[in-house]
Amino acid sequence: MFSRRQFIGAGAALAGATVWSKTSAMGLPEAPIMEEAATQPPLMPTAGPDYNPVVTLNGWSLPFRMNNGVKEFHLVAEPVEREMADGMTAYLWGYNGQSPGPTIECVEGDRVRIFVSNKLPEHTTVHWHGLILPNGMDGVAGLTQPPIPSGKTFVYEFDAVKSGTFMYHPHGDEMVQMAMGMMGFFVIHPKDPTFMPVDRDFVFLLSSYDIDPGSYLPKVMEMTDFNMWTINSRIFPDVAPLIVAKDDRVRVRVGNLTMTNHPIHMHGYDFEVTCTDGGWVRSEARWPEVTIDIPVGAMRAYEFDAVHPGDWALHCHKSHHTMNAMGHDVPTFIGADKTNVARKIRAVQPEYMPMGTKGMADMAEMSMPIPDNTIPMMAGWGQFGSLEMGGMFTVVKVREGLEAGDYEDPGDYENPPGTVAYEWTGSLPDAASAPASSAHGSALPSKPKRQMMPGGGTHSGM
Ligand SMILES: [Cu+2]
Repeated sequence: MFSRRQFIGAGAALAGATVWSKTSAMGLPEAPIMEEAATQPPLMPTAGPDYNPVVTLNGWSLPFRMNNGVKEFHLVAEPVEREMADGMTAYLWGYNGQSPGPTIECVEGDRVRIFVSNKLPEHTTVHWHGLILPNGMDGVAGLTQPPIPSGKTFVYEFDAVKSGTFMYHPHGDEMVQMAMGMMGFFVIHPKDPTFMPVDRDFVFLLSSYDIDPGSYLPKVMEMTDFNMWTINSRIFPDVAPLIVAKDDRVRVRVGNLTMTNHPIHMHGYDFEVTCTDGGWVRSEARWPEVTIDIPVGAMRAYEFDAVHPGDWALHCHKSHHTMNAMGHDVPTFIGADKTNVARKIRAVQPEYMPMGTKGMADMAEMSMPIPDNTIPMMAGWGQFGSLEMGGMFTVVKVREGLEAGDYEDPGDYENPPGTVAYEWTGSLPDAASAPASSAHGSALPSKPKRQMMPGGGTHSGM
């Protein structure tokens, strides 16, 4: 989770981390680099029509410069080291220092010029997913342009003719380059700031990787059996929470660049899809949902009024996608009697502990050795104990009294007295003396220093 310290530090980094590339002298816009994975404050508009900028979870928006009325951006495709969680870094390819790349924001009617410098060891292109533009700007290697050779810079230029929710990714050696993390968000704000305004506008991309426990590089040939299910290339417990003030109108924009669909479920609310990568959804065409399926290669934006305070889970509903590195060839022992086999194994391995016969929740509380650069399969601790979650999971924190623009983590939700599920002890408390959340403290398991197994099928406990 990001702390107050990280958030403040991050704001400074956005300004401080900006560097001029060597190509600046040739008239190119500067290419800012982001050096950390903390959520950056929204990039307020500095030119042209007013708009409400988006907040990219564990990410940032790319600054631009104006050049004779054209908004100029500079993307640099390059190898990056992405911190997926505290204690785990992946060697990916991305843009301007991170994967995903920075979010590009502009306004309907803008003329946009995007310089793309290729610092990858092979050629690339950038496809602007969902945008309406001239065919030759569509970024498909071979079909609409020659690929951008390693070491070269290409220019894309088009009018942002339509507002909405889009993304960018390579369309050259696409399988490898997307498996390595090359992707980013592209938001075109409406020219009319009164069109479907929201108070908070969050964006994130879903991506998946297959990274063996203890290693750093995704296996790019994997097609189905991924072990890192990420929100903006971060895994729970280190996906940033969505911080929301009570009564805000909130938009959440999600894109899916994995190999499978993700039913994104948010607790505590019902909501409506208001935008896809095809455009805004007319109000008479919407229906209520609490889970929306994000198809492969698609984007969905949903909106809600944040009237219910609390810490509400937001996660993919495929339960294997809310796990971190796991071995999928682990046998199921639920109901098995391992007494005899445990005795035999202890004869050769005295520390052997039989596990998994009652389910797997005990693993989240166990402390067992795992390889370096690996995050336990089930992780995350809340005020009531272990969450037994990982991967595509985060928390929407709705609080009273937050200022507009305040995205600092407010900590755990303080439940009003009498509103937390409690143990039956033989009689109902009267409403006034019902247990408050704080009454649970002492009996809870304490957080271990390092939790359980990454999988891979090699641990001794199963
Ligand atoms: Cu999923």
